Amino acid sequence: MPGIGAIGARCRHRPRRRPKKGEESGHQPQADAGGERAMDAAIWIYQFRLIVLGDSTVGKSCLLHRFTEGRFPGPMHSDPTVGVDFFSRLVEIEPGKRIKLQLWDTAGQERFRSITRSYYRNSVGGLLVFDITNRSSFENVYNWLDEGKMHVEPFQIVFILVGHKCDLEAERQVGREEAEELASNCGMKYIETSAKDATNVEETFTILTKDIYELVKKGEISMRDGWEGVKSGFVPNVVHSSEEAASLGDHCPC
Ligand SMILES: Nc1nc2c(ncn2[C@@H]2O[C@H](COP(=O)(O)OP(=O)(O)O)[C@@H](O)[C@H]2O)c(=O)[nH]1
Ligand SMILES: [Mg+2]
Repeated sequence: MPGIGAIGARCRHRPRRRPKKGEESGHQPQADAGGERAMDAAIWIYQFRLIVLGDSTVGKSCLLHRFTEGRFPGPMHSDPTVGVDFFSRLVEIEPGKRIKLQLWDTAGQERFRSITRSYYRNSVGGLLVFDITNRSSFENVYNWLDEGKMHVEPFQIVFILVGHKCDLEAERQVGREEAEELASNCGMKYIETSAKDATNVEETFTILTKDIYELVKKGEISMRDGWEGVKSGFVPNVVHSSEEAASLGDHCPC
């Protein structure tokens, strides 16, 4: 799939040392030249924060691992029961135009429906994930949507409905048509993915990112003080406000 700038990263949001110059903190070393990668990683026009929602075990974390690290973690991957897992990756939506995605995995909380208002409010987009082999995870999509709507106001959040584990076609319990119908009734796009064989993983994030980008370009979504959903980008030679420069220095750079 063309148009994807693949620099993945994962970070547990906890205090740690500052990254040295040219080093992306918390990132696994990539195979390509370090200097070039660091320069690439520095250029993005916007940062969008996305949240990944859905019942426990639908495959949210595996989807994020596949997208950011290009691998399927397998059954032994660790699944933290508290906190939020952060991932990040650049997506090139047009030649030379990159968007940094900051991805929040709602690790653990999904079991307790205790995802806080700030996670919703500070996200501009969301992946609403169900497992096509698990009927109840599909039926719960309405609950996730209701909760999202309840918490997000006055901000806007763009959702995409994701029918995950589509490699398990023989075990399918949710038809593609009914999922498409639900999505269209709720004003969302629908896509089926597999973290195991990588089906539509790139496409899912690219579609959502492009849709949000179009809304930002049209002015239907705009940056606001105190809102983390959309941030202006970091491009070398662009002068940042002192507030932004301070926040770049003090916070997790993922
Ligand atoms: N067959 C298949 N299994 C998957 C896929 N994605 C995740 N899984 C499995 O589903 C289980 C739950 O995955 P996980 O990512 O921890 O789910 P989460 O609780 O929603 O974060 C694990 O056993 C994964 O190996 C997929 O695309 N295909
Ligand atoms: Mg998980």
